[in-house]
Amino acid sequence: MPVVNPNFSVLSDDFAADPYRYFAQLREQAPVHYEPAIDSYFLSRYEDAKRVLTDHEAFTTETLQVRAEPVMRGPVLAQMTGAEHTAKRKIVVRGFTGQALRDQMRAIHANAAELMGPFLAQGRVDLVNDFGKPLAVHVTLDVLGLDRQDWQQVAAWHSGVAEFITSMTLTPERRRHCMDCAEQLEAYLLPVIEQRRHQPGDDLISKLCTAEFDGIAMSDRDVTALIINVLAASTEPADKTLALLFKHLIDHPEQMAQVRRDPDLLAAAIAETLRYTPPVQLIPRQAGKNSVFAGVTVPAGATVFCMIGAANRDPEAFAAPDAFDIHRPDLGTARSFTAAAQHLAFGTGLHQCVGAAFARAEIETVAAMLLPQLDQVRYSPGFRYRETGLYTRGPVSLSLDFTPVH
Ligand code: 2IO
Repeated sequence: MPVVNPNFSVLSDDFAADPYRYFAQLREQAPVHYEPAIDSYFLSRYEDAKRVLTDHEAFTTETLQVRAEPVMRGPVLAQMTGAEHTAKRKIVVRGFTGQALRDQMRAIHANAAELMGPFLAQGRVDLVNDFGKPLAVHVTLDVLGLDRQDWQQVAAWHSGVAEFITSMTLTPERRRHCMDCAEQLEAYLLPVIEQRRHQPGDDLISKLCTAEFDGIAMSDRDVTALIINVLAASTEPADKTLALLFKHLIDHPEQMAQVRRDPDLLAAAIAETLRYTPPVQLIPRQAGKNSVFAGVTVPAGATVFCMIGAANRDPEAFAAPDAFDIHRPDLGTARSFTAAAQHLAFGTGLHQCVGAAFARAEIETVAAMLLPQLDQVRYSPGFRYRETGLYTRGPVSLSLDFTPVH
C-alpha cells in the first residue's frame, strides 16, 4: 500500500510514472500530504482544492514570486490583486475574445493545415512532436504578433521558462539554464515592445503596450511579464490537451464514432479530457493563516499544492470518476469553459484561467479539422504510450497511423 507507506512521496519515480493510481489512496488516507523535501502540502480532495482556490483571503498567490516571477521577468496576472488585477485581466481577456478570437481561429486553422500537410500522404504522425508542439508555439506567436520564423528559438526559450515554473527541485545548473532562457527571451521582446508602442497593430503585444491602467501605460517590465505569462500559459498545456483528447477517443472507439458523427460533441469530449487528465496537475497557493483540512493544520506561510488530477477524480464530485465519459451528466459541458466549470482544470475563483474560451476554441478548431483527415486513426505498431510531468503532464509522444490521403 504505497500511500500508507510513510516513505510515500509525490516526488518519487513511482508516482511520476502513474500518479493516477495513487489518487484514491491519497484522497482517502492522506488528503493533506506533507512533502518535507520541499516543505509543501498536497491537497487531493475536490472540496479542499476548491476551498483553497476560492478563499482568496486565506490563500494567496504570493508563492509565484519565487516560482514564476524570476523567469517571467516581472509580475504575472495570477500574482496581482484588487483593482490592478481586474484592469489588467480585462486587457488580456480583450485580446482573446470577440473579433480577436475569430481572427485567431482562422490563423489556427491555417497553421494546423500547414503543419499536418506533409504527414497526410504518409499515413503516420506523432501528434505531440510532429504537430502539437510546433502548432502550440505557432499559434501563440500569431496571437502575440511575433514572427513565426523565430518559432524554434522561442520554443527553446519557452522550454527553459516552463521548466523553471514546473520543477519541484532544480539543480543550480538547470536554474542557470532556465534564467538564461528567460533573459534571452526578455532581450528578444524589448525591441518588439518599443516598436509596438510607436506602431501598434491588432496583436496582443500592441494591446498590452497601448492599454492604460490608472491613466498610465504599463512599463516595459510589466508588458514583458504579461507576454511571457501568455506565452507559457498558451503553449505549455496545448499539445498535451490535444494529444490526450485523441488518446481517450482512440481508447474509447464508441465515443470516437459518436464525435465523428456529431462534431458538436467535441466540446464535451474536450471538457471530459480536461476533467479526466488535466494538463496542469498542480496549482500552488500560500496559506495566509493557519487552516485546517480533514483535521490537519496547514500552518500560516506554508506552500499548498492543489492536486487537480486527484480533485477531478474525487467520487464526492463526479460519479464513476475513473471512467472517461463525454456524456456524463455531472460534467456541465456548457459551463466547462467558464467560471462555473465543475472540473478544476482551469482552476477556479478570481484567478481562473483567462484563456479557457481560447483553449476550447483552439482545440476544437484543430480537432474538427483533424478528425476527418485522420481516417481509421490508431496507435502505430509497437508504439508504447508514456506520460511525463508532475506539474504539467502529458504524453511524451503519440505516434498514430491512419489511412493516407493522396
Ligand atoms: C504562468 C503552468 C504554464 C498561468 C503561470 C506562472 C501562471 C498560471 C498556470 C497556467 C499554465 C502554466 N498558471 N497559466 O497553471 O498563467
